[in-house]
Amino acid sequence: MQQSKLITMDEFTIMETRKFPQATGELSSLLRDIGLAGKLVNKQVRKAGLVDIIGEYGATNIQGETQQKLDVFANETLIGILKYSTDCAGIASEENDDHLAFEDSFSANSKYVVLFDPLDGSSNIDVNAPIGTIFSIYRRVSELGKPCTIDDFIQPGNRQMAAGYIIYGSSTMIVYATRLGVNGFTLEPSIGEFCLSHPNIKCPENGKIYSINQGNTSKCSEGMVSYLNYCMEPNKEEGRPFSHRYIGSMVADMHRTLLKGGIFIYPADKSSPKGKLRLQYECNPMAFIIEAAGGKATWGGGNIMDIQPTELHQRTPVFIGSKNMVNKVLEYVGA
Ligand code: AHM
Ligand code: MG
Repeated sequence: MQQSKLITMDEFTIMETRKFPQATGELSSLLRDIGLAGKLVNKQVRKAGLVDIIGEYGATNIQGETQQKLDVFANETLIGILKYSTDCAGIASEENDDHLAFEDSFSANSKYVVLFDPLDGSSNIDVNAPIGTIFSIYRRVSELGKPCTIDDFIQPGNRQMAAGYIIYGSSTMIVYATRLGVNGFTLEPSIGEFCLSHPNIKCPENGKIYSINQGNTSKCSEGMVSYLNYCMEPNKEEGRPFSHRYIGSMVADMHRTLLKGGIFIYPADKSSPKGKLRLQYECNPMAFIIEAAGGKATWGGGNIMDIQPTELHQRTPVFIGSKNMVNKVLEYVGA
């Protein structure tokens, strides 16, 4: 259906906030800040192929500017914007060992903290494949008025207030979820605004695509190997064999899974007994988004978002996507 008017992300979040008379607008302003960081990262990502012309990481270009590696740039951009935001008490990033509490009085009085993976899938930069930023917003549990603490960052995923990702793909999009649902906004480059393009996203209950690094099969459990055989086995009624798609960039693989249905898997295996992907920066936000869209996310023995983290950079196995596909894989690998 043709939309009669462009709705920008800012307009949309304000409209959503109005559904809750008690809302203060802090969450929308935080989402706007993350969107702004995404636009700045996007500007750099779009120049990534020009590295031979504008200089390598650490090199100084003709204008005397030092070029930064994109993941470093993305991390510093997010931290810089959130630090000066009036609504963020602190951050934790996949790139930093420890959380960062912002100590000015605005920040100390803010009720939200943000966790992020600034540039996920960054090994894909060299080959011009999609990469992304993943973020997760929690209400802090520490005392307002004081700097936030580690406890604010090791909350289970089911306490997320919002989560989302920015995908730097053939176009740049931000997709975010609140408990009201999931919406996607595409960057209109000529006006520099994210515009509502994918309202009320629902993940199809069934799918025909499985996404996993199948090269690791020899390291997987027997249950996992049987499930992969099931995916490859012809069965006309069930539409098998399923298609296999794996970009190796979680944001890109999850974006397809969210829109088209399917399952994304990064299991525990012999080389990664706890899985590879990070609970707080990758799996919890994706689980929140997929569940808000009607899908499902598990680590094999329960809901991803019920895991009580004990440390900042915890890893977890993940099976996530269309509800019926996730239920099916659990028949093979469920604890
Ligand atoms: P990164 O945070 O170092 O970029 O690693 C995370 C990425 C995910 O985007 C992707 O799903 C996964 O690693 C791919 O791993 P592998 O190359 O082992 O298949
Ligand atoms: Mg990552």
